[in-house]
Amino acid sequence: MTTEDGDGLLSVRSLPDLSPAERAALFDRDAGVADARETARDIVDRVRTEGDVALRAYAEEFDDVSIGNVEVTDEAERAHDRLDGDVRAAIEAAAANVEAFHAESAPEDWRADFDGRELGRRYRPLERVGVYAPGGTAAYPSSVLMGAVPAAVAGVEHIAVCTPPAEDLPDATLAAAHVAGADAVYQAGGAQAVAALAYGTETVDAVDKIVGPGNRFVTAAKAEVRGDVEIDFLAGPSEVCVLADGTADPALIAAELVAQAEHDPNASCVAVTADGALAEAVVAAVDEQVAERERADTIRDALANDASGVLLARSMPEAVLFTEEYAAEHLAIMAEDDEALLDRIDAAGSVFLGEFSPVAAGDYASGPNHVLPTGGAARRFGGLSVDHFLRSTTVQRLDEGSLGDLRGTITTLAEAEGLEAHAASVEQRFEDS
Ligand code: HSO
Ligand code: ZN
Repeated sequence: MTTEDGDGLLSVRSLPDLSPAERAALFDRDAGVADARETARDIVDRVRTEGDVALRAYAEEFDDVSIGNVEVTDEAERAHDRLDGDVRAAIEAAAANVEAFHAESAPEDWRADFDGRELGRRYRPLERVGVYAPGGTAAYPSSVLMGAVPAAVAGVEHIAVCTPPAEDLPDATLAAAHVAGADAVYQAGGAQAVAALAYGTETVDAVDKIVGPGNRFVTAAKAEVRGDVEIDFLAGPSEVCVLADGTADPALIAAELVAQAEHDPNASCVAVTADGALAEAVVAAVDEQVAERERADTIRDALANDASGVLLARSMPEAVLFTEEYAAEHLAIMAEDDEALLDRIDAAGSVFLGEFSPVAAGDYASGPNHVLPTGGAARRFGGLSVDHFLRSTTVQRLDEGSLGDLRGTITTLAEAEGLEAHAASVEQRFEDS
């Protein structure tokens, strides 16, 4: 059922009547990473062998800029000092909220008694971490904060930030690196930055883990170097799913779709509801709002793509089921009993409840991370957090009594595995000497 005749940007699409191909398009949100793998591999190989020379050559080729120094750490401090006061204050306010949220969610070392066995877990920071901050059509100081602040909270000593080279590097991005506590900032972008962080160059120190979102070449390069270096996960273009009942304000739903659509022509923006009048109103509100937006062209492309749409379910349970399957990076719930709907959803990167919780709050300043699983990966893991920058170690101390209690269990299993020396290592403790 299509109630618009195609003039509007979006149309109301009946959820149960979607063809298998239409459904697949909503769930296939890879955005070309697989196709970028070969190019990324070539770039990674070249940076690995040629180091800084390759970074300079790629800066000329891809960014049209001839760079002097790859390292711009001092520039970050100067950018912080000269930055417009309002922007600096906003970066600092956002950083403080991101730090507070991540500090609260950081795991703590623990020890506990388990029938005489003293067992525990402790956490230690990674030593060296690289944060990728995209440039391109939008500079993302917020992504610098989202990558570097949790690393600093975890206690990571060396935090490097890479951002694409430019004649004039964006002061806000540089300043964000400084505020977040990065101790090295490099002008390197794309797959070449990932390679530099993974393997090191004359200037760039190799790191233990690379985090942060980027375009498909960055993402493909992260997939290439994974194994030699840790990565957070492969993040694709932004997505939002708004789950709404008839009480929701269509203009606010439209604003959420339009906002994430401005990131990327491949962004996926979906609203799902069981209220037909609301669905129609959302379509109309999107049309109205897009015309007023500065990035209208990108927004139109994103909304026109097959992974975007306004979906009409026959019932709220059906809408909820779709939402769960869709596993959105951002899920906004606008409904009378949002908590009850949330109770029925397990897969979502970050959830926004109620009409005063726009996704933009989480994108910038409320505290939770905006580096989140995309493409349905929220079914498998959550967003960037302090845990990504920690390694855990388990610790155990048994005494004569608690080992004695387990003696039979251990030796029986050791013998069952044919590992007699394991059993002997236990028995030896109980032999009279
Ligand atoms: N929504 C983006 C993050 C972002 N938004 C950065 C604005 N700036 C991906 O979650
Ligand atoms: Zn955003």
